[in-house]
Amino acid sequence: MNAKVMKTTPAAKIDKSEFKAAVVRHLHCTLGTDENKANNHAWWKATCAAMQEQVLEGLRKTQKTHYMNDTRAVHYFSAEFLMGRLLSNNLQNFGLYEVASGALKELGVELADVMEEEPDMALGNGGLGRLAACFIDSLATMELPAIGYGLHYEHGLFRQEIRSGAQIERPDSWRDYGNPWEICRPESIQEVSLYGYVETKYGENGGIQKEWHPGMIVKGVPWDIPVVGYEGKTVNVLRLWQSEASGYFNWDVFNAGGYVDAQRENVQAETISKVLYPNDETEAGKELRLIQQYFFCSCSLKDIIRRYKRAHGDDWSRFPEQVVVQLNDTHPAIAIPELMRILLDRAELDWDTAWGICTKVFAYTNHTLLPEALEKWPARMIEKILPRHLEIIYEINHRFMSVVDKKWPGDNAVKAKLSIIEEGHEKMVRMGHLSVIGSFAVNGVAEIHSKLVKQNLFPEFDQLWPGKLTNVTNGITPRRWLKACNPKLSKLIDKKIGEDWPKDLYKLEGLAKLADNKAFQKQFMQVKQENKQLLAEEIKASTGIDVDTKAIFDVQIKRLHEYKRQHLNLLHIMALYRRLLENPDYDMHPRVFIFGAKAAPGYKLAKDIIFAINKVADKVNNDPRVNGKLKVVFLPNYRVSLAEKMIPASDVSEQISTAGKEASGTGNMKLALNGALTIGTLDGANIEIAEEVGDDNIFIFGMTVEEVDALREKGYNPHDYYYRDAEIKAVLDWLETDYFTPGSPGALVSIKQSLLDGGDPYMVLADFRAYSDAQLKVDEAYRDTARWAKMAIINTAKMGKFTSDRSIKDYVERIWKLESCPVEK
Ligand code: NBG
Repeated sequence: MNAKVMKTTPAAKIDKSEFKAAVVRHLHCTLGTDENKANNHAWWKATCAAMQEQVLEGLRKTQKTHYMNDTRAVHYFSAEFLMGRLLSNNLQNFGLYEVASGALKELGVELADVMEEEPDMALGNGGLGRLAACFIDSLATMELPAIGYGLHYEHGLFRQEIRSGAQIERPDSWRDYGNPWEICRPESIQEVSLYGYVETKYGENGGIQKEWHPGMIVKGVPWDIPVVGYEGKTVNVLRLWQSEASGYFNWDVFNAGGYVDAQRENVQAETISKVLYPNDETEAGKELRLIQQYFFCSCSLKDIIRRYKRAHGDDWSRFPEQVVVQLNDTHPAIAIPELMRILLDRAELDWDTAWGICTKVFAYTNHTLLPEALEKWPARMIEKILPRHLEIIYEINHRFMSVVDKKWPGDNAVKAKLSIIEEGHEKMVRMGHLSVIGSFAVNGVAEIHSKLVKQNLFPEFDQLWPGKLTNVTNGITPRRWLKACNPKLSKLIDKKIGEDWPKDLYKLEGLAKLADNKAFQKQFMQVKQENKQLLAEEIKASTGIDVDTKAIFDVQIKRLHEYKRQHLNLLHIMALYRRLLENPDYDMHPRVFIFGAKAAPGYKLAKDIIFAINKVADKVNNDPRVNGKLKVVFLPNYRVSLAEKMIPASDVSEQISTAGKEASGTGNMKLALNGALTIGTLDGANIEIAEEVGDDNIFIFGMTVEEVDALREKGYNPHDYYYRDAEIKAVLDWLETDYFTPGSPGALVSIKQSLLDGGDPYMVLADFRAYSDAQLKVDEAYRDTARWAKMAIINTAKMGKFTSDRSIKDYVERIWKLESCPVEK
């Protein structure tokens, strides 16, 4: 191995011939096949198994090092981890990509084809779940002791098919043929109680002890997914809990001949981790969802406590020094009363000691201001499933109310507002309030979002505990989102500024001085061109649509939500189409609008928007009158692995949410990192992207948060825009005809209705003209190839801030107070 290779592959202790031998050995001994019979799926599994040997060695060393050093660790609790595929990532992070690719080539197999066999691990909905995945990548890369805790869903996010333009949901079965990365750990099984009642026992000295007699016990079986840091030094784990029937509860029933009844209880227990709720940004309010949340929190806390006790026995005083738990949104908020329960009822600590521990352990991240996403559970439901927890929540609230009374004596309105319990027709438990009260730090995910959390969502909490509410701007891992997904650009960057940038993304700044360099501009845009060619092939293969790679690839990829305003994009496309029909010489650079989006299965309007995009696409793409200037593509089944193909090929990044609604966005960072220019509102992290790249290198349009508020205050009437702007009117009226849905007039009318009679809650019409004008500027800029290249290069160069390593550094220094723990070789 020469010195240069050594530099980027310190963990790689294996060369091509050894890797090849390992693949063949696994083909024979693990998969029971051989080189002649093996299909790509078998090759994929054998390659993963060869890789996993290296990974597990790293895992063993890491765990030993952490154990020996008895390190403080962060425990990232998240109902979602959107991991995507792992083979390419693990090979890259271990520096074994070239080795594996060469080894397989000698075996007559293409690594790229093999990697396509891997199903995405889609255990999340969108940004929140992918953020968790980026964070655990950074934690391992930065050699921080960390463990991700979540649910081992049997079915991840549904697979989306498009039939006659409409979304159809199909089950996702990522483990159907076995998953080569996960390791079952039966030695660490936990038991979780549910239902039942609480008995109050009075001790001799007047003390009260509570005992929960559960009605059901389920088993939590841990599955560990190794998380390989860049350069393969630290390998942390993501521990995901699977539910199983606990066995002895239904043993008697079984023996009594109740085979079927026993089975029923098994089914109930196993249902808990069966399926991921497919709602992004809406609370489900379902009993099973609450059980899922409690199940993984309880298993995880018990796992943490088991590990703590191994080193510290029953001495709880050091627990907060060793353990910090980050709550990824309120989904794991039930962990707060669960830890209290364990400390009070099991460890028999007094309330103040227990609460003192609890409030040093938890920190909470808020990811949204949308009211429909703020979780509330009916008190009755909690009482039924977790009777002891409801008592504890009431007690937390009772004590908190006296804190409030001290600060605002006699103010009942503020008490009602801050109470964990929302009184009303049905008593509700506000999980956001519980999280703020039970945590020592609360953060939003971008500057503006955190500001709004303080100003609008939790202003009194901010007054009560100044400094507790803070900001940590989101980030993305550049290992997956540039190095692995865009190998051509990565190599070009390596050549220009060296190979350190994946670990120190501010190094990309070095590209800025090349932004005016004609030769570099050419190389940079050549890479983009080649990536566009690859995406064009993917588009052809999955939709049959031919696209011109000289056209602007304009991409909007994210969950489908009214607030993200895919319909603003669509209305503008319809306006362009209309302009082209009215004036065949209408001067525009050819553009391909590309969408990727899943809609929650029960979100009717979101599904209608997908349908409309597809119907408009059918018409536009087959209309010779547009002269190849306009194409519309909806790529089905948007997911991490598809994002990895779309992002490197994008010219324009659509980030067009109503100001104040998108907490951060992270796709915006991925696209800009890969040299796409943003057209966006002053919302979420767009604002910080604009600060980094400068106003000349981004297309900002539309109302600010203040303007949105002012307009709403004044009384927003979408009809004003409809009647005042002929183009808006024409486009909306078009939706009512059968032009796009021949024979079915009105099939697209729900969109128009929501924007007029529905009051246009996200102010699409108010921002339409500004958006359309900004698009004219995009068009103009693209025609000046040198200017565009310069802008694109500057975007890549200025993305240093948005590495998730920087986010993690912020968390570590300001919230977690962790130290890195280098793994001994
Ligand atoms: C989402 C926000 C995004 C943000 C991600 C990650 C939820 C509840 N929120 O703007 O909408 O980027 O979280 O923080 O999914």
